[in-house]
Amino acid sequence: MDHAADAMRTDLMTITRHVLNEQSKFPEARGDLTILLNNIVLGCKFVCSSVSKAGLAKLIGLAGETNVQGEEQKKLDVLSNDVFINALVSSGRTNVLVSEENEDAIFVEPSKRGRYCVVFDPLDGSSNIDCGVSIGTIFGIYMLKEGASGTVEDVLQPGTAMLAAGYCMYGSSCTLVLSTGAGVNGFTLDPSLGEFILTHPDIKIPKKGKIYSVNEGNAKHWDGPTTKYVENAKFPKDGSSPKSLRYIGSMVADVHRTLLYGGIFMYPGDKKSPKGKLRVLYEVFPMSFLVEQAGGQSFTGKQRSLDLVPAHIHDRSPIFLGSYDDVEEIKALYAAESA
Ligand code: FDP
Repeated sequence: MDHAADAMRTDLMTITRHVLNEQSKFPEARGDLTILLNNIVLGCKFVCSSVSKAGLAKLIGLAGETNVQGEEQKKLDVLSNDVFINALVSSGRTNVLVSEENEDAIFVEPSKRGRYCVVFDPLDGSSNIDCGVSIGTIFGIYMLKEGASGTVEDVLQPGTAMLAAGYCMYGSSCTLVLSTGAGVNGFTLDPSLGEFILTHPDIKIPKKGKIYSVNEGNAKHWDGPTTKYVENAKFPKDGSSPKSLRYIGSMVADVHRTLLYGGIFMYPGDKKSPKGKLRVLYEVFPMSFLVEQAGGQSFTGKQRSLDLVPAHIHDRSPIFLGSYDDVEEIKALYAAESA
């Protein structure tokens, strides 16, 4: 980033301006999605600020712990969940919410209800909080179907029914990546302005990458296609160079790198956990939506990830996502196995 040029820039594309521009392409739009997204952005700013102060403010620790002043402290993921629920409900545009932190779906009270359902993981990668590694918020947005009253069935929809999805990564900078179904854009929080500025317009994932990303500690339990894929990545038979392994263990950070640099991110099913680890509604779907919008693919080992229909709000699924050609390769290995 050219900071000198940045300081001179006077025409800033903020996320609000960007979303309003998108909205103006649909004359019938009432601005509800714009208001909802604004509230999500507010939640992200709040969590970003809490994450960056976590060490200082002693926010880290067990929920319900007290700090040196004897005050009750909330664990960061509990705090982030509260922040997002409040931001979403107060938008007046939501109806059913699903959070990774809540066992049951949340039904917004009638006076605050709107037409949107939001599925989210307020602080994904939480095992990384204590060591300062990038973590993030992931979200996906559905619209209630015509005549729907707002039940759990309204969120048990395939990923193809999602209207918008995104994530915010709390790392060395705070980056929000968003798609409303017309490409993917990345915004970086300018702390001095308190605004997300468009820094990564129209993100396109490279068609083929040089990186694979997986928890190799689980290799003992992998199925044939995953094992073969990783073997080929390390010892390519076509004379090409071996791929690099990068695994942060924080989905938002691993997917962000995959979007920008290309390659494949995998959390396969294995003999111990046939459905893998990652949750369909608020991890697999939003990330698959973004990757497809950026020109990549996402596959479960059996089908296109976005075609899944979850039976329960916290269902899990294996996932292989990333560069188009790299996902083609794993698809071919699964096809060969079932042939
Ligand atoms: P975490 O357990 O730290 O919350 O689904 C949560 C997640 O992190 C993802 O962010 C990450 O990709 C994955 O789990 C890491 O799982 P492993 O530790 O099993 O590799």
